[in-house]
Amino acid sequence: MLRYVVALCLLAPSWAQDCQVANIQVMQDFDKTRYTGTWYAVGKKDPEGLFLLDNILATFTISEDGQMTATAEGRVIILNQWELCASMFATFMDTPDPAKFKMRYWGAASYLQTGNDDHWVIDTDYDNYAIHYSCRQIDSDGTCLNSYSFIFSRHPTGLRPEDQAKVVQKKTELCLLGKYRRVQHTGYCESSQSVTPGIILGS
Ligand code: RTL
Repeated sequence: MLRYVVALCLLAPSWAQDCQVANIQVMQDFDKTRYTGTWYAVGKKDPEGLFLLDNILATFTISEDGQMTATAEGRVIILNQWELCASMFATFMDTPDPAKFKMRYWGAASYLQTGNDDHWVIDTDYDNYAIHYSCRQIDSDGTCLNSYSFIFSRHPTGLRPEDQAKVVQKKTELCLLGKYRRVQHTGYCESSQSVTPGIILGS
């Protein structure tokens, strides 16, 4: 019996890290009500192509019909030179797994990206940190070809030291350890230039 337990314990981590999208563990009994409010992105792993650069924050709400919705903002560069603060909106469709959503998103301006992405909550304590993951394209071997992921904090200053080990563990399970970049918060999206191309204002 003990031999089986030891074998299982040895196998468990490698099984969790086989990089198969279908085997990714998400937050158990996710409670979207406790997830509402503002989250600051403190780390991110980019997908292919255009993406939010920095000063990224997301605010989640539950609408009257119980559906989760969100607004997000972040600095982007479009058409190779236009720097602006993108104001984004999203609605989330529930799925049988409470931590897995189908997200439809669009921008406040027509030239901003629109799309449909998976939106998975991998782990959160609701009050301090959250780990998000989205795979845009699954490879023929079941691993992810094009993913993005955010490390969110309730605190704009970053993660609490006591949450860091948990985040490293989850990044490892997602097979994305070493692929994240820190997200700067400089106040860029707090000024009045939101949605107005910086090049016009000369900023
Ligand atoms: C996250 C959760 C909260 C709501 C939304 C999200 C994703 C936003 C994305 C925006 C991309 C914008 C670009 C604009 C340039 O045209 C996951 C933060 C909407 C992916 C690339």
